Amino acid sequence: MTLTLYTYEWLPEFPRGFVRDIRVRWAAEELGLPYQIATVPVYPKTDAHRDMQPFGQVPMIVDDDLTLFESGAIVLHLAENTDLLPADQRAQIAQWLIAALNSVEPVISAWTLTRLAGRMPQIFGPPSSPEVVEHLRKNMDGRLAALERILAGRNWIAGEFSAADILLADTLRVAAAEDALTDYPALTAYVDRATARPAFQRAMADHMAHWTAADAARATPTNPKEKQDELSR
Ligand SMILES: N[C@@H](CCC(=O)N[C@@H](CS)C(=O)NCC(=O)O)C(=O)O
Repeated sequence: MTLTLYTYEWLPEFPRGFVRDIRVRWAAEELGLPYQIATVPVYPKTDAHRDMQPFGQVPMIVDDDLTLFESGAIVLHLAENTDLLPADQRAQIAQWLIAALNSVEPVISAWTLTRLAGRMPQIFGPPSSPEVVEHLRKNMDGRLAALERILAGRNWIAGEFSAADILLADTLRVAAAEDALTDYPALTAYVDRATARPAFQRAMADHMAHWTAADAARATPTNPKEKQDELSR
């Protein structure tokens, strides 16, 4: 099996550590699955990119003759018939994985975007009014409080560590990075427990090494004439 994971060729500093290829890397590391990286430019979006991912986003994978997008679908595919998705727990794990992406991630993203817009309005749009921010915070807090009650009583969301934890912990990482989990000790401990896993650590090291290499590649002139000019300077 040849697994290729697509991410961006290069990105500025601020999203590094949070680009969703980390979810696929993490699952692959948990499973001991080798993979290679391929890249697409973030801008301009190419037709070849949109053929693989209609919204022009990442991640995507090519697994032999299967091309897939959506981080949740990719993690489910890789986890099939493994300890990340045991057959007798499949329904519950899928339930929590979809809850992470459909009920938790949207409320965290909506609130987080207001924070990012405050810091980088040129990229994330005009800042929201305090009333809107408060409303979005309440929506998010409702979901976080519900998860806090559940995770106060268990280490992992669906029993043993599973595919659902990859999606849920990665989603909660975004809230943690914006200091939104300070009132949620069980969620903070859950994110710490998940990100302390050696598989996550390896995935994150490779994810960050990719951006470091991308910076170096941009700093290196590829045009032989430019290289020649550089050498003769
Ligand atoms: N629901 C998608 C979301 C993918 C997504 O938001 N990707 C971001 C990077 S983490 C992206 O490509 N953003 C750039 C863009 O939308 O142009 C998934 O989970 O795969």
